[in-house]
Amino acid sequence: MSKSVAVIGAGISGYGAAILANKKGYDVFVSDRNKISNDFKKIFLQNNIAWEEGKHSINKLLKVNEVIKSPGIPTNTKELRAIKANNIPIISEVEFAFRYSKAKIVSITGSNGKTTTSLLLGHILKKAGLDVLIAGNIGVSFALSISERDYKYIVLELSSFQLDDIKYFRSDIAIILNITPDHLNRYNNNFKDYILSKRRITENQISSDSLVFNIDDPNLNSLKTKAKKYPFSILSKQIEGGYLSNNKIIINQNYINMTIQELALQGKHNIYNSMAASIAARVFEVKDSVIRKSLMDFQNIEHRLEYVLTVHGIDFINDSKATNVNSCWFALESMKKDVIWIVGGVDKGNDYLQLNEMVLDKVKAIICLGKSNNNIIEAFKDKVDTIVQASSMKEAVNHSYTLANKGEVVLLSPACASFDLFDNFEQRGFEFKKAVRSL
Ligand code: UMA
Ligand code: ADP
Repeated sequence: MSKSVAVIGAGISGYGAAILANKKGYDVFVSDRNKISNDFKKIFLQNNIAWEEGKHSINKLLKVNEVIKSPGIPTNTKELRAIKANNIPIISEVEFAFRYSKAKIVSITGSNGKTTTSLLLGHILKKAGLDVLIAGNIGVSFALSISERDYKYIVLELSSFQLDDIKYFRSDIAIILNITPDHLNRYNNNFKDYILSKRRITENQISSDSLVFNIDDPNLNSLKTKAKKYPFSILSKQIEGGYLSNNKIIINQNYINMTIQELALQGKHNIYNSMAASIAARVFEVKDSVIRKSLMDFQNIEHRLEYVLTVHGIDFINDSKATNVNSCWFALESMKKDVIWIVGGVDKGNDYLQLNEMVLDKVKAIICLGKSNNNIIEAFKDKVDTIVQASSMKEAVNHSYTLANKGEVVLLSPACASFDLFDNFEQRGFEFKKAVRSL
């Protein structure tokens, strides 16, 4: 009897999983509740992949041996409950792709810094001449990539959603950057469940594997694992792992011979990201000189503390990707000038109290950019004299320009998702840059 698989969701990961399963000889059925892109449907047709759109037909989904679920789909939909009740295994695209790759895998998770660290580590490994794929939550399907060819090394950005449906997935090196509240709506508003999901990145690791983690994070300092531990810290000395001494990064007791001021990526959070990437590169025996050069010439990524322009002595910085409180804390922390702060959007249950000290210390005025700004106004009305509201990016940028003086900085770091006024964080960032350039 032939093996059969249903793929639920025909986005980036579902499409990739379907193509890989087809190549590996499965009977594939793809089901999407919404419309499937015409390009994808054309390829499905060429490859004899069955599909449906606009619905999930439970009777068809219950006929397969295994279901691959797209990460964005919540776990408790009626279809998924029926599939579970019929004891049909549900796995993620990452679990499925893992079966077909012989690569050495470094997987990277955390609430913030995943994309930056994945690209940074990918950059180091490529500079070392290695055959590297960077894939996963970053927007590149792991399954689709390896359906074309396998790689020697894979750097995999993993979200908690992708970790939720792993079974045997195992990485040679796992990195956990930090765990702070995010996506709690998917975890019954229970931070503990979200922490457990992130920690699954190490659950199948064995003693010859490595776990690189931020020991300064209270949610990570008592991690249980079979892997060899490589903690990193900016607060305390770590013999095996990374720490700072005389403003220099030390990895496994060796200096990376450069000061933190020479890092291409500035800010405390990027010291953590740079340490994590350097430890992983060291485990793969990349030379210090290559690590050092790569840390210095890495190109910053769009929408993450991205310098845009200086207009009449006022700096404008786009940190649109800061969609939660913790990333915003690090953005404010790294500001050296008085800040006019553009904040707001879809609040995922934010605890703004955590920003109090930073705001008191650095923020001169707040511009709320969201459909509902009450929580932000309540949190900061006693701390900042000027709080204004804007209903478009253009309006927000115009306000900021009026409020800022020469030598100050306008920072877009929203601490919120973008979906009330924008399609996604990229569009929010582009609109910010457009408005700044037309001042
Ligand atoms: N769908 C159904 N049934 C449902 C709900 C949705 O069929 O009940 C369909 C939708 O119509 C759509 C498809 O499912 O066609 C979308 O699936 P998806 O939401 O899992 O998105 P993908 O396009 O497969 O992209 C996913 C990740 N998306 C999410 O986790 C929400 C991408 O991360 C990732 O880059 C990609 O796989 C490749 O690995 C995005 C993301 O926002 C960037 N991630 C979150 C984050 O970073 O905060 C976790
Ligand atoms: P992710 O892929 O986890 O969302 P990104 O690298 O895209 O992470 O960065 C998202 C936001 O978090 C940006 O605003 C960035 O400046 C900030 N950030 C990056 N690294 C860290 C970190 N280690 N800790 C906290 N915030 C960070």
